[in-house]
Amino acid sequence: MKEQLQQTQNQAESAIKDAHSMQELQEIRVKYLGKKGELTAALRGMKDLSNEERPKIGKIVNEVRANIENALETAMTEVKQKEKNIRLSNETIDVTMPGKEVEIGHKHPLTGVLDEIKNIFIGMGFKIAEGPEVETVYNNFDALNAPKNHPARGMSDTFYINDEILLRTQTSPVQIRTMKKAKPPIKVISPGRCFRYDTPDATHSPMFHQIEGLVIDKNITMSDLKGTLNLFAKQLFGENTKTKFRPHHFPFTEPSAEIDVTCFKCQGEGCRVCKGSGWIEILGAGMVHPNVLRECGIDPEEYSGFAFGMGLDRITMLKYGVEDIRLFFENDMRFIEQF
Ligand code: 2U9
Repeated sequence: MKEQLQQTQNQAESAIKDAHSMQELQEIRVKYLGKKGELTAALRGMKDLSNEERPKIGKIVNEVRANIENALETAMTEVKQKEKNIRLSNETIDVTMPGKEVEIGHKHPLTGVLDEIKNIFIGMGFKIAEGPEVETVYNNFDALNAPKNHPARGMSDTFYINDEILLRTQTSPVQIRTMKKAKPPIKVISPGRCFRYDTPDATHSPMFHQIEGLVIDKNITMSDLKGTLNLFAKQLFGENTKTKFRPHHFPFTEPSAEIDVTCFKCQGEGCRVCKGSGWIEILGAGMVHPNVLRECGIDPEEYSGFAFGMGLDRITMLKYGVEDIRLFFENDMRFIEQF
């Protein structure tokens, strides 16, 4: 019995020495000292001993238990310290290491040019007006004096939700809503996304961005239109920029014009950007048609106004020499990061 107890202690101490984790040490504790452990089994064998032998063996059993307990406590202390050191080394922060570079984002080129244009008109006293992209046929065509057979109304040019609802093809409906809500004087620009049923290619996208402007007041004349847009062109493209107003037709303005600016690349000499002409068309404008004023409850005998519209994507492409409009929308960081 004595030899067996000494062997049990040697086995336990050897197992404790080979253990490397708290879990293993716990399992050793259960194996030798638990209710069904090897030492408990030895205690059960003591009932067969003589009265003389029993106290001696009992003393040895207690000594073996104490020795195993001490060995376990020592081992557990060492393992806890090792685990703590590992944790601390893993959590150690080397404050001298360089910080992780946080990439700062920046504005999309369309947003940058839009902000530049908005600031120019805000500087002239315009307010920003916004409206829904899903619009009524009435606000997008009827109220803008577009004849019922106007080609733009066709399904081949416009995204229809149903006969009455569509995706706006221009931001003009915002001006219609503004004229129906507010009394003149009105002086707003309305930037926003527009949608046309176009096959995507280098210069067309089914979704594009427009900025339109509207001024309604008493005694507004074509000279106010020309003065405003001339100043806008100089502030956007440079002080020496010149403008040219070419007669044109739009259903919602009369008279109407398309406006060219001298090429900001060659100052009008002629280059690849302006295809050798020295001029670049950047917007359309005109005096608001009296039918449009009347439709919005404004008396054309008392008030007049001018309106203009430009394509933000086109202006941004010209400004940065971007040759494919689709690059603006593909979120390719190799493109976006160049701005
Ligand atoms: C109201 C009355 C008149 C807005 C105007 C243009 C001329 C024009 C194009 C420029 C390039 C659209 O993005 S584009 O394809 N626009 O040429 N837009 S006058 O006239 C209005 C707007 C609202 C109530």
